[in-house]
Amino acid sequence: MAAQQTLILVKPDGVARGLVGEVLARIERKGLRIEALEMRTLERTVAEEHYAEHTDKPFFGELVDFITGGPLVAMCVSGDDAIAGMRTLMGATNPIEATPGSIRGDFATLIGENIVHGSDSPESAHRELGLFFPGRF
Ligand SMILES: Nc1nc2c(ncn2[C@@H]2O[C@H](COP(=O)(O)OP(=O)(O)O)[C@@H](O)[C@H]2O)c(=O)[nH]1
Ligand SMILES: [Mg+2]
Repeated sequence: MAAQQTLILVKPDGVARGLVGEVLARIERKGLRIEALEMRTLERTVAEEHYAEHTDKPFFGELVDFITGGPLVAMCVSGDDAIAGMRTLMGATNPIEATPGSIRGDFATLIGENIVHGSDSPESAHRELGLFFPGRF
């Protein structure tokens, strides 16, 4: 069991639907810690850097439009195996395949509007936390 930090976003669809409290409550009930939290609307350059691994995907433009389309909530979440723990709490990328009981499984139907982001590895977490919370983690 490793203590880890991960970047979690409540994406603009989650904020617009009033699901910030729901997501925060699930993180806290799991026993993970919210170390930092900020509401902001992303600049396109930050969004493009955040999703750099998807630059060549056909949905990249749509993804950047969506993530910059309204305020989101960015968090640093920490705890035992926080990266995998949050991925389980979030559910599969495609909400139709996400297990009921997970955030995406309970609240979403569209892959492009799946409520939350969570880092997928220690390397991604380090890079993404540096982008959202420079100099802090
Ligand atoms: N519109 C659209 N969005 C997608 C598609 N695949 C992935 N995405 C979005 O891009 C985000 C990043 O993709 P990925 O890193 O693979 O999934 P995640 O790590 O589970 O968020 C996902 O959360 C989706 O919102 C797709 O085929 N179409
Ligand atoms: Mg990802």
